[in-house]
Amino acid sequence: MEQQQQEYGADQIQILEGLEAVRKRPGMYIGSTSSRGLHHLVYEIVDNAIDEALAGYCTDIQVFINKDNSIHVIDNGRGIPVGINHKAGLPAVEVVFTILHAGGKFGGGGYKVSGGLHGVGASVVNALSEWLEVIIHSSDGHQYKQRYERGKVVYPLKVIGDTDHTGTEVLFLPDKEIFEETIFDFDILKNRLREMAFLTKGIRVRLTDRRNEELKTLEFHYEGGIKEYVTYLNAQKDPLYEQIIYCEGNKNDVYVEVAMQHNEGFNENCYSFVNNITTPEGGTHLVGFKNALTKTFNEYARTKKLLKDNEQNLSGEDIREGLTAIISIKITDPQFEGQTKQKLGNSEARGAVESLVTEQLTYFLEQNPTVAKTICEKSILAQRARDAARKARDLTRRKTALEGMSLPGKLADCSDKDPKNCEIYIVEGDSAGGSAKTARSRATQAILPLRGKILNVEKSRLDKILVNAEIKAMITAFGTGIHEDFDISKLRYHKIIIMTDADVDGAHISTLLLTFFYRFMPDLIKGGYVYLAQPPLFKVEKNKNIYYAYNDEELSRILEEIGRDNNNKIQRYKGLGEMDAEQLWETTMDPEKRILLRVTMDEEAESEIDLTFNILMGDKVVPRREFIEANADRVRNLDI
Ligand code: TTJ
Repeated sequence: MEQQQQEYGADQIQILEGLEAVRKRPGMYIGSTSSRGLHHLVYEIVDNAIDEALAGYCTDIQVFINKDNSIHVIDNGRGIPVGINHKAGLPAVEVVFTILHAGGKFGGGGYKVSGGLHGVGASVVNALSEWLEVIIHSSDGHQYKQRYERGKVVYPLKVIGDTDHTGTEVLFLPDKEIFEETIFDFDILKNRLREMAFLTKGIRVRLTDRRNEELKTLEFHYEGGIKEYVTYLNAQKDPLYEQIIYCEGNKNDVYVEVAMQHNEGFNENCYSFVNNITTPEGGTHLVGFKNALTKTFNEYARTKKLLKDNEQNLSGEDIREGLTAIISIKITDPQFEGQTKQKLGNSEARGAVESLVTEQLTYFLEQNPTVAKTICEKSILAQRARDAARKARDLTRRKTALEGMSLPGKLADCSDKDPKNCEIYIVEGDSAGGSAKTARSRATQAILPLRGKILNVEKSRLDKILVNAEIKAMITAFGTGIHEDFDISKLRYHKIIIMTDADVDGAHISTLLLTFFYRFMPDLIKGGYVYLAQPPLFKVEKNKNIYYAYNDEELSRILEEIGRDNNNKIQRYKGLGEMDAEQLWETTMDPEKRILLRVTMDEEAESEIDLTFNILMGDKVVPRREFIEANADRVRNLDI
């Protein structure tokens, strides 16, 4: 380093004002200061290392969660430049960490993102950290270091030793003054880092949790990239054929990569990405992909006479039944649209994906006639089922139009008609349903008891699902309709509360119900209308006083307080049926006292949600048991 002296002139003051703005309105830069924003800090830093990998200079990225919940990211790239940036008059690395960038990587080329919450840059992470340190292993053989506190330089960049390799290390501790949550969740980081590794073939990403006695380390490395992603997503399902269909190439400055494989199931799982960022609301790239798929398969089916002249074209949905696909594009200047900026708007992406996929998929089908025929046959079956379902639905529509809406017989409805005030309890079993009907507050609480097992919608086609009595009862009670008919404004209750036994079977029933909501009425979950009731696990009685405990810790605490002796009687509730109406009201239904968990979903992690449902609902019994046991808490923790 030639220049160690720093001048704190006008430029420096501007820098501080820039980062001060980030601290004043963190939400504008990272979306939120909740757990989600906290984890975004890590992605933001790792993104920089991924960029270096995309440029061809980095093969390894390590992420450590330290004991104090600070994060340490290490890469083996070229190292952020330490030389003076002449425009700023500061070392380039200091510019990276202290000047707020409007997107566009400093001094770097490649595909850097400017939209959404991503690509806001390392300076934002710096501004929102109690402290941050960067260490550079420079190609000049020296190790450089600089430290910042709440965005402010603590000392100028300095040489701290020698090095025999190149790379960048960043350590930071998120600021407790800014974030509501400062404890990192291993699973959240794990899922996102795994996704990053799938999307960047060849990269090796390691995650280590140092917070517990025993180190926890995972490594993600996929030479096959998104092809392996599709294999991973289909692992709990039965693939319809062996190959992963793969298209790749450049078209008009858009780099396109698509991998797909059908499974025997009925759900569509297409996930799209732009510059490694998930686009849960799709956009032009996804539209291009779907157009190509529909066009290519119809053309193939016609030419090969799999569809006769008098038969209707296959719809896109028919062709995508049971399809798992990853669409990943890289583009220089992505425009994100929609309320949450999760939808790609660039029109050139549509044409690029559409023409590239059409070209390469047509070739694939010609080369693999057996696979092509298998897919066409599945699509034709889907078409027939969809026709049958439509007819059944039209029939019920006509019926309800004639007879007016008739609510299910088992439903004990509430008297208040303002949905905002109303709740519906979906109750497992008739006996618990009976107690709930007695216990409820009639004005605002409706009860719908469900008999026996709920249909597993993962395993059935639409025509089967729509004739299932329990499902029909829920649809009519909610009033919203499903699928394309779904209309949230018709929802009759603003709280839909699942109330099941607090055991493994109850958890299973809850999951079946959640699966149904997730597949057919996802806006119920996204809108935050779905809740899980929390019945107590224990009743403790002492000298006519009754205490309820909702978990083991609470039980110990209660026993501690009232004194452990022979005068207290502990009852472990095995099911809702063991409570009388009064107890059920007091512990689980009284709005003043009950605990409700609101079910939410992280749209950015949708592929993991799908996988979770598949593990829970699949035939492959062993993983399911493991999952329910391992996540017995988490099923309940689908909360805010
Ligand atoms: C820029 O162009 C010259 C060679 O180095 C390029 C660069 O910036 N490389 C780079 C940055 N590698 N790794 C980073 C990086 C890594 C982490 C973990 C965090 C940040 C902010 C940057």
